[in-house]
Amino acid sequence: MNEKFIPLPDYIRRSPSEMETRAEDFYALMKARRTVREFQSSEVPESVINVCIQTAGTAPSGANQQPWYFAVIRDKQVKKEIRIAAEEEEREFYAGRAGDVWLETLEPLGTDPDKPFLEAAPVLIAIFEQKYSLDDKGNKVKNYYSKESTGIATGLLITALHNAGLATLTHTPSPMNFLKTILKRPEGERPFLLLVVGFPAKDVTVPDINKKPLDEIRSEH
Ligand code: IYR
Repeated sequence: MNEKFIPLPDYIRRSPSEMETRAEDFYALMKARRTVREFQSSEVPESVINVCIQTAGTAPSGANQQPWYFAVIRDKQVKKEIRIAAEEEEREFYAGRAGDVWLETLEPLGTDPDKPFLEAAPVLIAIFEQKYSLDDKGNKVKNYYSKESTGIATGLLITALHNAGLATLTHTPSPMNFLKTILKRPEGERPFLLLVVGFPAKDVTVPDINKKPLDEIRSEH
């Protein structure tokens, strides 16, 4: 083993009651996260987005390969290009590619092929999964568990943005290869998700839906 090991930095052992309070507080914070589909045009400070991306970058990853990449889009023209390309795919999705069962499942969310938020929101973050990287000689280096790792990093990003007071929309136009072309990302990367970020529009409404109760999502053994 040639990796250097250091003592675990900054770990805080908390008392049971402190753990209880912190867990409850964090649950209350996260329970208040809702996906919104309409945004104000107000700008979001670049430094906030950057710190949230750094937070995402703290995620655990297979062999610590950190197989993720975050392209932050603020430019109006680029946002417009993304909207046009996404709506083209979405029109086909809603016109039949999704199939009746999928479209019925989506019904309560009230989604459709029009994606004005892709231009209206101040920030889009296109998240890429790096399936493999290239070494100095141009040889492919496989990244292990890149999908799982990028999923975890994306969860942290959504959490960090919510904690900072920003709303997000996880948008998954399918297929989204256009993101690779527009954002000029290298081979080996796969578009993972498009995160729309900003402040919720005034008087925005959200679907009246609930999360599953604890006894449906856990068991004890
Ligand atoms: N990508 C489409 C459809 C869509 C799919 C799922 I699963 C959702 O939870 C919401 C939408 C769209 O963005 O409209």
